[in-house]
Amino acid sequence: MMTLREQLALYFVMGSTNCPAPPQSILEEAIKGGTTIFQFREKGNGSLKGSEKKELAQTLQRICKQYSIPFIINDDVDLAVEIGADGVHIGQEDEQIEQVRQKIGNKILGVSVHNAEEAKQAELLGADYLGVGPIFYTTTKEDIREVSGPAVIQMIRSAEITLPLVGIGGIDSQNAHEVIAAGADGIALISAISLQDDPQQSARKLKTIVDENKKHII
Ligand code: FQP
Ligand code: MG
Repeated sequence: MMTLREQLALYFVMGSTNCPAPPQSILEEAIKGGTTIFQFREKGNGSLKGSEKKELAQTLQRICKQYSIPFIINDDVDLAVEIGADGVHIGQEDEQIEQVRQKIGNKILGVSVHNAEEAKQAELLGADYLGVGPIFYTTTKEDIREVSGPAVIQMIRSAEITLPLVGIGGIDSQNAHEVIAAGADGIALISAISLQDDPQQSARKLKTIVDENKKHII
């Protein structure tokens, strides 16, 4: 049985608007390449709503089940409960952590944080893991905060926060090693897999970088 910390090594996040090919095939390729956890993030211009969103969620959930990796839903706590997802991811502008915990019981709860104070608070309120960012500049998400660099991860670790944690925002094969070296358990990304010509090969390269750089810490 893998621990959540181990499962967070390569966290692929996407929705239909991030995919130049069918999302099902991109997800399957990403998993074959070494993706260890997946987040369905269906939002923004042109995103699916209602029953179409639910159907895509269930299609991607089945693929995750088939390959035994956790299936997490971004923002939409009610959908996560309805279809029995493995967890949800919420940010500082989403539903309150306590309220989400009430709704999801012991499912995985991930929370976005931008500094040590938010991280401490999320840990206190029972988050299972943290998503820290934006680490680097990204164009995938429009409403981003100030880019923090990998140093924010070191700051959170220095504040004695030991929760499993991933970096997110502008991470690719060029800079991924810096995120792990700063103390993250894994990397979360969208375009570095979904927009590449060969998502499987891209995922494989990223997973190797995580594994190689984790050996040097702890
Ligand atoms: N970290 C992670 C991950 N996933 C996310 N979706 C975010 C951070 C960002 O609410 P939020 O969450 O700030 O924005 P949005 O809902 O637009 O994604 F879990 F992958 F680390
Ligand atoms: Mg959110």
